[in-house]
Amino acid sequence: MPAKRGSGQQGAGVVGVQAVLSRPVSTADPFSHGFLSDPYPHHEALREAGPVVWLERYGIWAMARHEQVRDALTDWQTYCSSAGVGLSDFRKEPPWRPPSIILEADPPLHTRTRAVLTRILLPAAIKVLRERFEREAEALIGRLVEQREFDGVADLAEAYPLKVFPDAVGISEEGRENLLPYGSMVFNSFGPRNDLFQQAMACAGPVREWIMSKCSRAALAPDGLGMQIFHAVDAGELSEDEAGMLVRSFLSAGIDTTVYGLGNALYCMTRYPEQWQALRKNPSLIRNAFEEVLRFEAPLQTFFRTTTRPVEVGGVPLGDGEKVLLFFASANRDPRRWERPDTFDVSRRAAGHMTFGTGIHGCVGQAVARLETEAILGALAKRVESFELVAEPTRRLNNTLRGFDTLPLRIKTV
Ligand code: OVV
Repeated sequence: MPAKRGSGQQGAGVVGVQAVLSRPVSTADPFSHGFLSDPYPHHEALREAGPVVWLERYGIWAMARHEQVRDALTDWQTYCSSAGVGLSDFRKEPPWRPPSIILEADPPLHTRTRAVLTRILLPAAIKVLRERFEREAEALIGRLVEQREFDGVADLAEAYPLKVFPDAVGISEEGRENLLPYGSMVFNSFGPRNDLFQQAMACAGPVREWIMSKCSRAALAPDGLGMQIFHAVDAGELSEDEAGMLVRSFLSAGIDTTVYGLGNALYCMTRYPEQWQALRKNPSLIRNAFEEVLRFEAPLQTFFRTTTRPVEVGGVPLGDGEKVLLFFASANRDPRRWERPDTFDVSRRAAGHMTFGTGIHGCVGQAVARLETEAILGALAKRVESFELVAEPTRRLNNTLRGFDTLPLRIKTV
């Protein structure tokens, strides 16, 4: 992927003399099958091209280095979310669904909605879920150990979150098969209107209707995370409609992310058996091993921001109202930040990866994601000596997520 220096064409002469300086330019399409199938060489080329690179195919900026991704995520005043965190600019084209009032919002709206979800998802608040999550993990792994051969995606990475998370939110069993297609729509919609988006949207109508029908107070169990959002209505913090929209955020953000993350964890333990041995010998590594999976094979690859003013990044001038694509997964392997970035090492200090983002929009559900993964890896560590692939894994391409469609595994038990 060639990166060339092009002349800086700036809108309306906003940044003065800097505007005549050159900017790094790339012809890459980060949403093409080639890029999504093997993003790492492309990430390296983008990092080497400069601190910020113009993607001429879409007329947007891209940041692929750790420092710039982190700084942009931290500076929400300059890099806003309310114009959408996908390619589409909500100020120029209508969003495909009513915008999220937390993901696709800025302060002060974001501050109010975030406070409610932060409180509900605090590690201390979700401690009550641990016992149930561990019991379900032990039961599922027990069945898979009996089976010996199974699909790591359908039978584990999908089956587990699809059971424990909707249970925790408090929605009915009926219709849960709509959750994965909805997640596919949501995460593909952050990219361009390409083939992946069109395919995901094929079944949009009934799936969206089912999702929205599960977001009302009447549809929620009295003791779940969903109903806790409605308690904030009773306390005067949210309107009834806003509470429903935040339940929608749970159902949008809480399933596919952990499905892809668990799949990637299994893949890493299969691909790097010595790392699985290290973890089995020392289960206190499990917590860090998950962080290393998130760093090394980020289930969530990218999000966009939109500039709210002209800003200079490493000497390159960006205009106001421009889309900026942030490569979390590339920041995670930036040699400027990490030693041996392309080595999967469960004992390294993996904290500081960008997969949960950072700043005011940093993943509010990360304690739930950790709970799920630790329960599964813990149950596996007790029973599984090693994983073996019985066929080549296949990828499931998505404009935002990275993971597998199938992961045909055989396990050797302890
Ligand atoms: C973090 C995230 C991903 C997808 C959707 C949402 C949030 C939402 O709030 O709808």
